[in-house]
Amino acid sequence: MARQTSLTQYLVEQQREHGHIPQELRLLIEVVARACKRIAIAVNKGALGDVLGTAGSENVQGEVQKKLDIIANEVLIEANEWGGHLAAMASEEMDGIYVVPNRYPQGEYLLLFDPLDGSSNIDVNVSIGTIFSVLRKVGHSRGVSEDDFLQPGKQQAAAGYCVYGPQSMLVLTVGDGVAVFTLDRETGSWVLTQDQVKIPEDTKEFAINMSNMRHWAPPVKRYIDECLAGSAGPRAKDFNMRWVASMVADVHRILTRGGVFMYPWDQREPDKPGKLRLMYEANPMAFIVEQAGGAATNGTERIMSLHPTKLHERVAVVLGSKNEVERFTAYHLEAAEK
Ligand code: P6P
Repeated sequence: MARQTSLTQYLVEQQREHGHIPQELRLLIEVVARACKRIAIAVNKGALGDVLGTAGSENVQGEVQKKLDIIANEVLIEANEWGGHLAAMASEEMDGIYVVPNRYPQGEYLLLFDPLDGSSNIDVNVSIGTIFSVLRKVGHSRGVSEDDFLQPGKQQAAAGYCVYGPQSMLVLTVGDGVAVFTLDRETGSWVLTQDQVKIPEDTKEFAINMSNMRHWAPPVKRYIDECLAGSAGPRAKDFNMRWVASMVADVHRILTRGGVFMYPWDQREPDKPGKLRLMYEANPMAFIVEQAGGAATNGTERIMSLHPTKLHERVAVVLGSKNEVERFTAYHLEAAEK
């Protein structure tokens, strides 16, 4: 049987060779990976496990919570609170931060997550996922507040996601490239199946919710119109379109074969910069995409350079194949100069 590299072996060897992964960070990543395994098992039960449907509550975003949203959130909190590697956690499903209880030791890391992204797809059996981001707590006082989380994405110590699809796959970066692990359900191990993933700089595939077209700003419409014009148009090539409505699934496809993902600002709610959340969706995905040679902006600025002012703030997102993100961003900057 071919020799397999487990997540633990990968992390130990990364630390030995590159020193990117202190003991506490390795423990954190392994605990999150174990929690994702438990979420994968719950997701896979479907109707057999009384995990489908809504929980009869709303989250801080005013979105109806699915039962699995709450289950996934609880799994991540319970798995991470006792280890001594974290000071606090933040989640899409919780209004405020969750400070590690005094009965446990506090660590230097902050964990942020969207416990189950794309949950509108749960009941129709389409891929969903968990997204996580790791920051370091600045300063050494015991206290921790929401302000400790408000750091730009370039400060992330690690980021990853788990996609619960035909395979359950864990995608991880600690700032030294992107590694992909596939869950071996027979042994329960995360097995390294791809390392140093690279996103092609060019693509013929874009991902956007086309039903919002009439609400888009002109640069978005220009970019998409040119893609739709195909080989007869200014791009001189035909494009394909995909939209899973599950960011983790769309990003994983782009990581695997290239593409460009867009959730831009639109006129439906002009006061909102975008739909996606900066701290636990855009930042971790931007870290992964950049580490794989791609790019990620909000249309005008690098996502990972943005300075957050609120824990649940939203942001416009374009990410993926570098040359397409640069073109999309150039169209926005040109429009801003007019
Ligand atoms: P729409 C899921 O709710 C999510 O936050 C992302 O995972 C996904 O890319 C987007 O929203 C889908 O939004 O408006 O197309 O349903």
